[in-house]
Amino acid sequence: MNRSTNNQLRRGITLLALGMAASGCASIGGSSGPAAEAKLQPTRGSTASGSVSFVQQGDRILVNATVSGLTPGTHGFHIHDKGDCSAPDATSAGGHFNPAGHPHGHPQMGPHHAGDMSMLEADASGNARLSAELSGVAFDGDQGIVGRGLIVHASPDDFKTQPTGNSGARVACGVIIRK
Ligand SMILES: [Cu+2]
Repeated sequence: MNRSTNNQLRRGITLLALGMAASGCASIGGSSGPAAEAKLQPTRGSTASGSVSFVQQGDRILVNATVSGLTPGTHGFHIHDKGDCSAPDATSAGGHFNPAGHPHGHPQMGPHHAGDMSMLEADASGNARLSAELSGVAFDGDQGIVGRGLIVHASPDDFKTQPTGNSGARVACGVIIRK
């Protein structure tokens, strides 16, 4: 083997190692996993709107929501069964996404709907940000959230009242689509 072939071989191995390191980083950060998003639009009489991203991270889905135009305080926030925001009050989105037939509840405590999420908390200016992890859902299949509705409610979710959490009217609606 002459010197130039040897150098080429070495360069190839270095590039391979760099490539592996880069893809390793990307999967740890979750940025390379499947992703989806939803644009939240106000229902009739509402000013709430926002954008929400969903990124697969292992067996969980990481949710990041930015919503504005809310009344200050907490708001129920769920994935609903149907990706249909056509009704002025967004009732067309149906009930909570619940493929397992569980009761409504808090996402971090005991059985709950797959679509149950932590509440949005709006500041005095009506802006809310939420980062949360969802378990028991996927992008596709029986537990799939792509093509379903995303709803922000006027009132807090009590995580007890069946099957809605008593979180009141729907103030924003969006459809979860693949990015
Ligand atoms: Cu809801």
